[in-house]
Amino acid sequence: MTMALSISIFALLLITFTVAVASTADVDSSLLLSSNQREFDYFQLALQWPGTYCRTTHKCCQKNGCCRNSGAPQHFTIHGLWPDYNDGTWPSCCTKSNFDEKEISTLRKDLDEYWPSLSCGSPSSCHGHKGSFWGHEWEKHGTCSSPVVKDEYNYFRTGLTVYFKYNITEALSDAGYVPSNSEKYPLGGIISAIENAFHISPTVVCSGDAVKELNLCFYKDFKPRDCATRSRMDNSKTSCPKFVSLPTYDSSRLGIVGALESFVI
Ligand code: U2P
Repeated sequence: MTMALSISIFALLLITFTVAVASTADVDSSLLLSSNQREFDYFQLALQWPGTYCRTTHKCCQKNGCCRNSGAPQHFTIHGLWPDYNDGTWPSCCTKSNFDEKEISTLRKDLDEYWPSLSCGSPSSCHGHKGSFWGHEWEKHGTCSSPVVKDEYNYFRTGLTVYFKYNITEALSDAGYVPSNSEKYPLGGIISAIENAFHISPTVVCSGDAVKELNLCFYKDFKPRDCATRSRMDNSKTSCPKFVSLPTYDSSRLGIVGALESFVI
């Protein structure tokens, strides 16, 4: 055997070995929490009020939930199911698991209606590319939900199940808090309505006086608990004034641009 041939065989063996080790590492790390992030303490179900979020929509496209039926949904929609720490921080991007839309095909109808993206943007994923809203939520938060939620399908199924169990829109409507562009409601009344219906205390985030986000928190067994606050500075549990609105949003004024875009995307 010539020297050149021996070197080639050695190089080939080295490459084969390296590829084998690398792919084994990939498989393992897609199942495990990355070592520098410990297991989360509790779940936060983050809901968004489309009538407020959609005000920042400047164009329509097929995936933008603000534009369906010519207006934003008039129910809270899911932003994410977030595993959080008790100190108000959270783990993110815990494994190398890439979002695969096929895994959630059977949930698609409910996700479109109750967990839609409220923009045409493509949020960045954990692995350097841009993708869908669902991909962002799975890769950033879902992958950190282990050992309670172990895979993508169960992450979205669990989010929907908790959302349906705590039907905030219905509880508020039963108490007289309905979507309106003219009414202002006492924030205390909104919080009490939810506490009375579910024995859970929400945190509420506003944009001006419009409710933008509402968060419910749960122990790992999904029994209700309070959400953590990061510091004494933000332990007021709300960024809202005393009287708030639940606005509606009409996207029909965005017109033909949106209609055409929905065909090309
Ligand atoms: O609140 C602003 C953004 O911070 C991220 N967030 C907030 C609270 C929390 O417990 N976990 C968390 O990730 C959210 O980022 P996103 O998931 O949208 O990328 C939230 O929008």
